[in-house]
Amino acid sequence: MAQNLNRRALLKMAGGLGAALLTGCDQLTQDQTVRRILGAANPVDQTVQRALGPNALAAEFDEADLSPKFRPNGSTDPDNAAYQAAAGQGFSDWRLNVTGLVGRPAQFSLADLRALPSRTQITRHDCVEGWSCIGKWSGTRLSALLEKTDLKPTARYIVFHCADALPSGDFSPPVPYYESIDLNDAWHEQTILAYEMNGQDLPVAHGAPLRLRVERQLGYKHAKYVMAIEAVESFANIGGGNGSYWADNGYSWYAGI
Ligand SMILES: Nc1nc2c(c(=O)[nH]1)N[C@H]1C(S)=C(S)[C@@H](COP(=O)(O)O)O[C@H]1N2
Ligand SMILES: [Mo]
Repeated sequence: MAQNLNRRALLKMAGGLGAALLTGCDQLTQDQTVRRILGAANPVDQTVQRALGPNALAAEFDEADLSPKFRPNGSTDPDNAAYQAAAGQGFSDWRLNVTGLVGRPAQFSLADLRALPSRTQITRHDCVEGWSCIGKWSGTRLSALLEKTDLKPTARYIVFHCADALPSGDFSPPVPYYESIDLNDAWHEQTILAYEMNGQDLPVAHGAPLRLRVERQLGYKHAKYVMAIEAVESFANIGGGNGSYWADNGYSWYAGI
């Protein structure tokens, strides 16, 4: 807790979110100052956040703090035939593909993922639009997956490829949603691939069967509908080259909170 308090104090000095403890959806929205900060899509600078300690934990909460209703946002039911077919079978044939700069590229079923070291955490999700919700997440530690697939020393980022697509411009077809994080966040204790939310299988609206939780960053970094994970040295050959769908659309790639 002391660590969190220090972190909060520092963030406040840095002009970031020195927010009071928030316990439910939309309480953030009521706080005009916070709303202005989030609304400006101006997350805490990477250098400032990392100065707080590369392993600093995001605040964790109690069951009593869970939001009665966790708001779904962005895609809530991917318009993707392969995804819909997999969902129709309860994701029994679904596999997570791990590719790129790994010594042992592999595919993981949900049972495989559940057999790996896991973590459960109750955290606050902050969307850049100015709302937040507290939820409980359980999932495979990303570090466990990276150890199992033998991440190569040349890898610098982990990219998450999603099943859904979002608009890319007036006359262009939608483009796949994707996100990425650096290795500091990839090895972080609270970075998990969640297959459960609030003690139940992850609902489709929230990213079934697997979504990223990267608790020190804003909502859009938490990729839902993760189908493949790719270890890369650079973003040059992926999407628009900026490391994420939203970064390709002008938002900050690093979205620390
Ligand atoms: N694949 C995918 N992941 C996504 C999005 C999306 O549209 N597609 N939206 C992002 C945004 S902006 C937020 S706030 C959260 C919303 O997560 P939730 O639906 O569980 O609330 O998912 C993030 N991850
Ligand atoms: Mo968001």
